[in-house]
Amino acid sequence: MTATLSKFDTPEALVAAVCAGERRAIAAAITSLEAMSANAPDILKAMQPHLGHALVVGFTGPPGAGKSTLVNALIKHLRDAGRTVGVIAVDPSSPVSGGAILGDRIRMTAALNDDGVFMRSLASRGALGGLSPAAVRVIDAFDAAAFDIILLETVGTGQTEIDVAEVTDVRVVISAPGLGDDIQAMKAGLLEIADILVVNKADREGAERTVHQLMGALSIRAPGRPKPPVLKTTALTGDGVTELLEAIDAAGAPVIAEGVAGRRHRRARYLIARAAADVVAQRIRDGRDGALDKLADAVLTGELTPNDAAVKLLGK
Ligand SMILES: Nc1nc2c(ncn2[C@@H]2O[C@H](COP(=O)(O)OP(=O)(O)OP(=O)(O)O)[C@@H](O)[C@H]2O)c(=O)[nH]1
Ligand SMILES: [Mg+2]
Repeated sequence: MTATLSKFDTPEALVAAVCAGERRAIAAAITSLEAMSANAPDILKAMQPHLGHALVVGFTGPPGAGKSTLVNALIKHLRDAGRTVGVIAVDPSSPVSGGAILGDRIRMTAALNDDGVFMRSLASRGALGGLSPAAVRVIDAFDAAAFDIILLETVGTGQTEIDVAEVTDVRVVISAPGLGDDIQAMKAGLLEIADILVVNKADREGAERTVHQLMGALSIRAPGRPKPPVLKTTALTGDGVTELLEAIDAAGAPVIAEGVAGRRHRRARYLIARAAADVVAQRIRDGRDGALDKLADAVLTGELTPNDAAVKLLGK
């Protein structure tokens, strides 16, 4: 081992170096946290007092909407403003863009050769198909490393958007014209979580129509909630990105005002809930001691409702 690596011998030493912004330490911590290696619990523990400072912004939407390109454009704006950026791309594997992490690296060129930016791609998903817990641990590593803002890119599918809503402070939902059935391609769940709606590829025909469709679709949102702004961007040229950043900061202001403690608490709650859900899912798959079979029989005979059975299963 080199001298540099041996500095990170203990989780505490590693976290101290992460907090000092040492890139090798950040990389080492992320690798350990992503794989949940043996020292990961100690790293997470040592990081706890340093969390909650970064603004976490989620970018989600259908494959190929231009999320990575838009994130790349935002990185440039943020760096010009002197803000440091952590970037996490989860499961970047859409058939539209040919998928894969290498593609994201190519699109996110703003991150190259700049100590103020750190980027990580994660290919994995959670046991229930949602955001992988690894992604949340990487958010924490960036947060501990004192990046000002953390950008999280995810494809919006199923459970993922619920998770994104929980772990991010500001949620940007990205759409684009020409993604097939436009709004139908965008799940209602995505519209529900959005703080900001973006129609990217504004240079393309049909962008205005997509804006109007989104505005119409927003009328189904729960009453009383403020309507998110609908912005147009052309990620390729950077058009509209200044306005998007302004909207992100406006949406983030109340979250920053809420304070560090409140945000740390919220994220810890999410982690516990996710871990519990994964444990339960695993137990059910394992079919522990035939309990599930007995309960299934009771549901078939009408003795129990599926809900009652679930409560009994968990109560064991
Ligand atoms: N015309 C036009 N094309 C764009 C724009 N933004 C992105 N694209 C193109 O759209 C394609 C998909 O862009 P990505 O940034 O990879 O989209 P993504 O949403 O990150 O895709 P996945 O991560 O695979 O879900 C690429 O070929 C981009 O060059 C834009 O504003 N205008
Ligand atoms: Mg992408």
